[in-house]
Amino acid sequence: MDINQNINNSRQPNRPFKPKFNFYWLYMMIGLFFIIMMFWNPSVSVREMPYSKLEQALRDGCVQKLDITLAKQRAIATIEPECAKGLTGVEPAAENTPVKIETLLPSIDEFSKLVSELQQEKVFTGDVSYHEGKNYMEMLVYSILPILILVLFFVYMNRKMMNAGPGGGGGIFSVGKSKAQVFDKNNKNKITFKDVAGLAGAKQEVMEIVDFLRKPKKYTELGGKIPKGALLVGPPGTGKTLLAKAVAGEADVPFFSMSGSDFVEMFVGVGASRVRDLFRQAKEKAPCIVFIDEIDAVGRARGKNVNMGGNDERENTLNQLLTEMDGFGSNSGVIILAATNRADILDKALLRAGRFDRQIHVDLPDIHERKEIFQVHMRPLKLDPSVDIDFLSRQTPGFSGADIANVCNEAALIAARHNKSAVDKQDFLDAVDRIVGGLEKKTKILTAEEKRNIAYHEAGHATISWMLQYANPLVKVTIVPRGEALGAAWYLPEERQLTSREHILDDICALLGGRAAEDIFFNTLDTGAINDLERATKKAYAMVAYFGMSDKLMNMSYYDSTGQSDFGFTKPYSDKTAELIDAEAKAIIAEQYERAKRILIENREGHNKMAQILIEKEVLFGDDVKNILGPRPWKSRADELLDEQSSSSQTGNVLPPTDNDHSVEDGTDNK
Ligand code: NHX
Ligand code: ZN
Repeated sequence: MDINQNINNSRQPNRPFKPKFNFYWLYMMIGLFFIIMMFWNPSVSVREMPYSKLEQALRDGCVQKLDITLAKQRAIATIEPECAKGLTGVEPAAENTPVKIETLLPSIDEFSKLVSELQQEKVFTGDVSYHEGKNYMEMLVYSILPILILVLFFVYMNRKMMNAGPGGGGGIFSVGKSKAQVFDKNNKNKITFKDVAGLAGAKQEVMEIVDFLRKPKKYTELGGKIPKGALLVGPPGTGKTLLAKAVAGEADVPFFSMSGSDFVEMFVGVGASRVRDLFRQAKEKAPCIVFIDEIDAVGRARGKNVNMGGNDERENTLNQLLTEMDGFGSNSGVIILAATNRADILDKALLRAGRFDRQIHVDLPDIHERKEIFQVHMRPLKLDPSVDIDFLSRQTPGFSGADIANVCNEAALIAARHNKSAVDKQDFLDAVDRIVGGLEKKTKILTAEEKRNIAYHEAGHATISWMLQYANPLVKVTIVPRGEALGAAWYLPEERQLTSREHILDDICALLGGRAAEDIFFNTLDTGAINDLERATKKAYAMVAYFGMSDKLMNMSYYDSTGQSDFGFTKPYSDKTAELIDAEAKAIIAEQYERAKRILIENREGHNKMAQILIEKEVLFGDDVKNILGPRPWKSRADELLDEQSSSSQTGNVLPPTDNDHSVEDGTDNK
C-alpha cells in the first residue's frame, strides 16, 4: 500500500503543473451568460411609454420614424426633438437628438390602419419600417449552447479520466489498456529480501530469478534458457505478494504489478486487449518483471461445459495470456511472476513448461520462521522485557505471517487500551486468543442452565482429550463467549507433517466429548454442538473417502487433487460405494461416540469437579485437569512444551477470566 503511494509521488514531478479545471466554473459561466442575456437590451436608451402617448405623438405629427416589430407587437417611434419635452417629459440628451419611445401595440392591424390613415392625411410623414422580430440571439442560445455544454462536458470527463488512471492510461477510449503499475527502482521505502522473514527456500528461488535478470550472460552462455515464469503458491497470508514486492525492490529492472481481476471488465474483449497491452509495454521495457497477483481470477481452468456461457470473456483473457507467454523468445528478458493460493484450479496449460515452468511453494511458517517473523513485526513496538519471542512462536502453530503481524498489532492496541507504557507478554497472549477465537463477549446473557450446559460440554472435551493418547494437548477450556462460540477448548496442536489413523480417531472422540457429556449428564441434546459435529463428520468422511483408512474401503482414495475431472458432476464411484462410504463414516462416528461416553462415565467425578470449577471461574487450565484427573500416563512432545510453558509463565492455575493465559484453539490444525 505504501508502495503505491510512492509511485504516485514519484510521478508527480514529471507532470507539468496545471491549474485544475473546475466544473463549477462552467456552471458559473453559463449562469452569468443567461443573466446578461436577460438584462441586455439593445435599446436601453429607448423609453417605454403607454400606447396613448404614441398615438398622441402620431396625431401631433411628432413622429419622425416608426419601427414596428411584428413578432413582438411592438413599435419604436423616433420623436421630433421639438415635441420631445412636451410629449414625453424627457429632455433630449443634446440639442436636435431625437428621443425614442417604445410601446406595446394593442393590434398590429389596427395600428397599421391608423398609420396609413394618418399618412393619407399627411399628418405623419416619416418612414415606417416593419421587422420580422425574430431574436437571433435567443435562437443561438437554444440551439448551439446545449451542444456546446455537452461537448465541454465530454472534454472535461475525458480529461478527468486521463488524470485518474495510475498507469497513465484512462479516458473513455482506453479501457483496453493494461492497468499495471510500474514500480520505480528508486523508490524510497522499497521492500528488499531483508524485510522478508522466513520463507528461506522460496526466497532463494526468487533470488535466482532476480539474478537471471541481473546477469543473464551467466546463464545463457552455458546454453541455458531463462525461465519465463514462476508461480508462487501458498495459503493466504504467507507472504506471496510481499515476496514479489521484494523482487521489485531487489531487481534493478522495471516491475509491472497487477491483479488478476484487473483484466476483468464488463466490456467484451477488454481482458484480452489488456493482456496484449501489458506484454507490449513489458517487451518495450525488457528486461523486466511482470507480477500478476491472484492469477486464479483469470487462470481458472477453462470449462468443458459449453452451455455454461458467460465465462467466454475470462477464457478469452486466459487464451491471450497463454499465447503471450509463449509468444516471445525465452531470452527476451520478461519474467512473469504470479501468485495464487489455489494452484489446483489453474488451467493445466498455464502450468506447463514454457509458461509458469516453476512453482514456488510458500508454506505456513514453522517455529523458527515464526520467530523471525515476530522479530520483524516487533521492531516498531515498545516491548516489555517479559516478552519472550521463542515462547510466542511456540504458542502460534498454524499462524501465517499475516496472522503474526496481526498479533503484534493487536497486542500493541491491547496494551494501549490498558494505558501501559510497553507491550508485555500478557498483551501478546490476549492478542493470540483474540485472533484465534474472536472477540470476547462478556456481556452475552446466559441463563444458569445454559451456563451449566456449556460448562459440562467443555469439561467433556477436556476430559476426553486428557485421557486419549493422541488427542491434541489441552491448554485450557473457557466458557467465556468469544466470536461465534459460547465456550471453547484450547489446544496446542503438535506440528507434524503426517497424521496417523489413531490421531484422527482420538480427535474425533475428543470432538464428540462435548455432545457426549450433555447426553450423559442431562440426557438432552442441544444445537450448540453443530461445529463439533461438523468437524467430526468431515474427519470421518475424509478417513473413509480420502485416506483409505476404513476396513471396507481400505486403500481407496476418491480425492481429486487435479480438480479437473471431466465428469465433475458425477462421483467417481458407484452408488453402492457411496452407501458404503456413508456406512463406514457413520460407524466411525458411532464408535467414537460410544468410546467418548465410556470414558466420561469412567471419569464422572473428575468431570463433575471440572464443570463446577468452570461454572465458578469460567476458565480451567491444563494443570487443573492434571490435578483432578492425574497425570497422563504417556507424554508427547507437545506435552513437554506445555510443561515448559506453565513453568515459564507462572500462571498454571485458575485465574479470573480477564487474565486468560496463553492458548491456542483447537481449530488451527484441521480443515
Ligand atoms: C448460537 N452459538 O449460534 C450460539 C450463540 C455447545 C456450549 N445460537 O463446541 O458455542 O451454539 O466446545 C466456530 C467455532 C457455530 C464456529 C465455534 C459456529 C460454534 C462450541 C455454535 C459450545 N465448544 N456453539 C463448542 C458453541 C453456538 C457455533 C462456530 C462455533 C456450546 C459450542 C455455537
Ligand atoms: Zn464443543
